Amino acid sequence: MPLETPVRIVTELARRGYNAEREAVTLLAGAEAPARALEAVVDHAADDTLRITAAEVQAVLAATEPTGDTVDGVAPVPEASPTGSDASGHPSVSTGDGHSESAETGGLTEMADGAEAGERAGAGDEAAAERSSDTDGGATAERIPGANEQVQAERAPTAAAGADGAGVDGSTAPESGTAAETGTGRTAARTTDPALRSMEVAGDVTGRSTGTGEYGDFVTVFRDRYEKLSKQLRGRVNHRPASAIGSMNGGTETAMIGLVDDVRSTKNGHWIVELEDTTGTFPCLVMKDREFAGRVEELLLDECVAVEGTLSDDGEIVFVDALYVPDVPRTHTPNTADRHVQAALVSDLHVGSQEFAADAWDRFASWLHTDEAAAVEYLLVAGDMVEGVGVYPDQDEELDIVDIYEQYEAFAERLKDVPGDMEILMIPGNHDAVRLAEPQPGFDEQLREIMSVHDARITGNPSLVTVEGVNVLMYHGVSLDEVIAELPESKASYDEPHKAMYQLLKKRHVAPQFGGKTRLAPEERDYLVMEEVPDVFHTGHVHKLGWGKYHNVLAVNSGCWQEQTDFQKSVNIDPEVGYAPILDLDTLDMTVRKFT
Ligand code: D5M
Ligand code: FE
Ligand code: ZN
Repeated sequence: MPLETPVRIVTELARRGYNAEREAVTLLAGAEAPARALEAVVDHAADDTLRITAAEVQAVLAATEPTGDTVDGVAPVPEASPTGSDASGHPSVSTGDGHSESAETGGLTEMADGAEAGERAGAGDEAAAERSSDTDGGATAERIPGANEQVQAERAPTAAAGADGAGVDGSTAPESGTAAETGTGRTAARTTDPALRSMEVAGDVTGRSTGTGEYGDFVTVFRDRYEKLSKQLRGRVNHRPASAIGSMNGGTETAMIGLVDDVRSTKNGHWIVELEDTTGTFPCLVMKDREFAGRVEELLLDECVAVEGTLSDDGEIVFVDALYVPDVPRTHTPNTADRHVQAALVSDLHVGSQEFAADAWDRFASWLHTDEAAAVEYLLVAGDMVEGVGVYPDQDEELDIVDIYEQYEAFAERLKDVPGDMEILMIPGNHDAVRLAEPQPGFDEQLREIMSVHDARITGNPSLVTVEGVNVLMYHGVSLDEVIAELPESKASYDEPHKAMYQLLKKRHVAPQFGGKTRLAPEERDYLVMEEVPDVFHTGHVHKLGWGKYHNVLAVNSGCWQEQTDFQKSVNIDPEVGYAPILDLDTLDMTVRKFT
């Protein structure tokens, strides 16, 4: 990387997610070996650094240049880097480079055997008949639009027949219900007594992050995952530890609960699912003709499952007779608010991008001031408030605002258009200026200050937010890319993002498999487990609109406020822009409003 000009230095720093003081850039440009100096500065930066200061550069130069030290001479900072910067500098934490790394670090036992779990042979070969009794989205989803004309007005005419979020067909979407018509300019104040409102947050890593990036932390977080999820399965099977199963006689009936360590197919088309618990691993064979064989395709690495079966004659493998996932009980009865009050669920504004849909956002913000929106007292934002810097290659070519702080200032201006008497809660996404590895803590003080409009609550990704009694699980949604990439299209696709969300609900974990798109921060506990069943699950990230109910849990992926980017065009991602799902907290009915 020739770094002869300050511009290149700024660009390179931005690519890694950093702003820099002008003086810092000048110092780097004047260094003996600018590229090496930049590497050293980045290596040296603390994990919460967003802006490289001149003082930091001076310190690093002083430590490296006089003695001719190489970058290697500078102690690396073993933490995740902010703002999506390239993980290569800190692989020990971000573990974002291929699943093999997950196999190394994701073990429950100290002896991670380095199994190359990468490819899931055969997954997706055949679209197994969808017999799963777990998935009933189509049926339950009917209840949603049925109670709500607006949904039908906004969707294709068949929506009521169970398009549990199937893609919106623009050509058939009637014009009615758009903000232009509904937002007649009347201004209405929310007359409600603010004392009636309540918003509590649980499961938020903000301020509690303990991960040091050491190998042992990964063992700890996976043990916690196992502990929490196996508890949800224990009542269903009489399980034995892997080590005990290993010494049982052939032919014995047994059961095991474990994290999925590997899934592979045999030459005859059966499946071998390797399960791991705190005592070791054990292989389990699912015959292809079993009625639950299709569910093997839904498995993700590191999710927790239980099996029941019979040991082979040689005692080496369990022939599986039943397969269980933690799941949401069918009997789940969602909580509702005690009064008629609504929440707007939005995500992915990407302010600072040339594609930010300013007009649509303006219409939405104006509508919030009308009588029609008088019951909308909450705004829940699921991340990617700004476009960020250095998130994807060549992103800078589509930036409208290149400074990350200015992006947040511009976002704060957009928030000011939202009525001041609404409660706002926001979590970060992968474009935001926090560490990329999940769980992501809420923003630092400086960014909170910038976004302090309306006293907005800022919490981590994910967070469980209880709004007037209704448990809303907010998660940005990066794992949806993973679920969609791994599972057959019938079970998860960009056109039906809520179905990918159903999978996460079944697994009771927002990001079971990491290493591809999803990065995991090792913490003392696994914040990504769904310990409680949420009433509403709200994600964004994939820029698609989709919703439906799974075992009475309303899953909503709320679209975006960014028009198609060049990258999205190149891979045929057609974003759904300018929709605001409006949720009745007293009934959990939902209305999707369109503002484009
Ligand atoms: O991502 C929005 C969606 O687009 C999400 O499904 C990831 C995908 N996406 C967008 N840009 C890229 C690049 N450059 N590489 C891979 N995948 C991408 P968001 O992160 O919200 O912009
Ligand atoms: Fe996004
Ligand atoms: Zn995103």
